[in-house]
Amino acid sequence: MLSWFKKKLGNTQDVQSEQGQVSDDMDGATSAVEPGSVSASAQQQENETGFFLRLKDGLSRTRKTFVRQIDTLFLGKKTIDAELLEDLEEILIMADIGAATTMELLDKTREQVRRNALSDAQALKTALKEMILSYLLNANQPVDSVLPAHGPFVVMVLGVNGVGKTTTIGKLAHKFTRAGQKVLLVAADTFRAAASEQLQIWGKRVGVEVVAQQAGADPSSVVYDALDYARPRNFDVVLVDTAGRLHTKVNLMEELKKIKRVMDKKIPGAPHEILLVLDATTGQNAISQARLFNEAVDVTGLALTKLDGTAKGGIVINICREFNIPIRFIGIGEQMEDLRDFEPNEFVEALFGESEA
Ligand SMILES: Nc1nc2c(ncn2[C@@H]2O[C@H](COP(=O)(O)OP(=O)(O)OP(=O)(O)O)[C@@H](O)[C@H]2O)c(=O)[nH]1
Ligand SMILES: [Mg+2]
Repeated sequence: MLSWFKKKLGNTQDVQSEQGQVSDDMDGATSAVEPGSVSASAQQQENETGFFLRLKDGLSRTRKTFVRQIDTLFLGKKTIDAELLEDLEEILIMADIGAATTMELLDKTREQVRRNALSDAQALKTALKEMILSYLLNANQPVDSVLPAHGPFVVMVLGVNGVGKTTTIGKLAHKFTRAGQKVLLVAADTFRAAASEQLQIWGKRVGVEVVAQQAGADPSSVVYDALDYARPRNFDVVLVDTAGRLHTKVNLMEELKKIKRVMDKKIPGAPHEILLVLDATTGQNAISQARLFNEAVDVTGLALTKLDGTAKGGIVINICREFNIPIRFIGIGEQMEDLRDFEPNEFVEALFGESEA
């Protein structure tokens, strides 16, 4: 069953493949493709295949330090013994799956070995794949409960400097626009010089409006004015870019809390999504960032960027187990199209993919 969030916020492949159901959407969210358009759906399928291949390709370094290593565990060995489990532990730790998650996976594996449920490399791999998928599925909750009855869906985007907030906002704007949504971008990072210019470049590229003020303006007042602007103009989605760095960490968290309060005052219930952006290449640092931001503002969703070309893709598993916060999107490149709804099954399939890519 499709969540309204996905329909509303641009999971275009789902909207298009379930065209018959789109018309009963309360808000009449429109699909980007004419119903029944055969060539459009063929094109869509091609894009889907292409994206899966790129995801698989992006995860290739993680696969090499993880899945391929599991295969080597069994070289010259027939049984799963203590030594093999020690080697497995090292592989899991190296793949940034995290100490606690690794211990839990090992305990479960030992239990299965005791019950003689695992005998060879393939069985071990299948068991790990299932366990990993269950972590990812557990954290995967829809956001239907927070959708506004009226007015725009306000997304506050946070994260430390350089993780990919502005890029992710640009990609999201592209995605939502393609799904027929009217998008407004808000430059609430007034601290870093050139931050608002960067957002305006994305606005031009995607063809959406950007609200910005001069550098050094109070971010909360930028947001206040932006929501005033958005409300009477029927924007569907408002994406708010925030600063990644201020003079001190305390300042940053206090400022984010203030922005959040201002949003709620202007549009009760907003922000409807507090999206924390994490850079997958930072491995365990991403975990401490998630903890810090979550304590300050109750993060409701995560976007994990730069999964392309990192060996630290195992961080996805760690995050899902540590926090009950769903990963909404993953970034696998710098281009507009390089953002994907996070789908646990697809991710695990790409991670364990059989090709050497
Ligand atoms: N390879 C890759 N690069 C990415 C991805 N997402 C963002 N980037 C790059 O990461 C760099 C930083 O991205 P920004 O969007 O400017 O990061 P930010 O969080 O807005 O940074 P500040 O505004 O300084 O806090 C840019 O060079 C982006 O192109 C991704 O998924 N893959
Ligand atoms: Mg930025």
